[in-house]
Amino acid sequence: MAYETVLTETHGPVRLIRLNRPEALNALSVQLIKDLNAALDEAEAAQEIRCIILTGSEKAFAAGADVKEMQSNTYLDGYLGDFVAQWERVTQMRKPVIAAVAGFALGGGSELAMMCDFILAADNAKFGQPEIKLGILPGAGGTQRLTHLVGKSKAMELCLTGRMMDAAEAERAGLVSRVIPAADLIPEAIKVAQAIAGMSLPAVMMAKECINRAYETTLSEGIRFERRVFYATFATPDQKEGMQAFVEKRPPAFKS
Ligand code: DAK
Repeated sequence: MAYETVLTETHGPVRLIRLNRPEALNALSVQLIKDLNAALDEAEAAQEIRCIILTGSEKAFAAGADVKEMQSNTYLDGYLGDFVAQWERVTQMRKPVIAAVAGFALGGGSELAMMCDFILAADNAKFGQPEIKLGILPGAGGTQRLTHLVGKSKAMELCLTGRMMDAAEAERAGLVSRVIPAADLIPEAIKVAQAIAGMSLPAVMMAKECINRAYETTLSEGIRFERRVFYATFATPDQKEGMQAFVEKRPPAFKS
């Protein structure tokens, strides 16, 4: 399907969703969020798709919510419109979603990247929560997810000063899983996504669910949850295939 502000490409079992408002550094307008959500719905529903990449351009993943569109909003627009719920579609995805970030990932752009399962960063990536400079604060999970990922001290500094951090600092801080030369970002992201797509989809989805549970519960509850899900993997044909393939010294051919 074609969208106004988002482009999509399919690479075998991988769907690449590209934010595409170059004139505004991919600022996240209402239309863009609507298009993104529709593209995510489509990828989640497509049986042949097993992993999703969310990316922007070489200059910007997304420079935040659209300030020009947002500037005249009132408290009641926000409260009654419940915009936050519309921003969180990516967190409800059951299939894995990789953020491939080049250039600016600021404000809502950084928050959107953090909603994905992990972030691959180009060496020109810049992350920041500059909302404070606009007289507001991060409103799509930034104060929470950034703090979980990089700890209180750095999250506090970034949110209170609006300072940007580069890709190397973001990697040291644990915000991104890896830094990749900008020119190689998309090919590498596709390679990683294809590797994930080659695994058992239920095992991938269950592992994702367990890791996300670590952010929402105590360690002992999380361990109990993981154990139940672990036992459940033995009810899948893919577990039998994966272990049989290992014993027979051949690559596994997962069916689900
Ligand atoms: N919104 C609208 N337009 C933007 C934009 C943005 N966030 N960022 C850039 N643009 C536009 C610029 O206005 C400019 O447009 P023209 O003037 O050419 O028409 C064009 O993109 C190119 O930008 P620049 O000329 O500024 O480019 P530079 O390379 O010089 O600078 C920059 C790049 C990224 C440093 C700069 O553009 C910048 O500081 N941008 C704003 C960054 C920012 O403050 N972002 C945070 C926005 S607040 C919520 C969920 C989320 C949020 C809020 C609520 N709910 C669910 C309730 C999130 C809030 C935010 O993200």
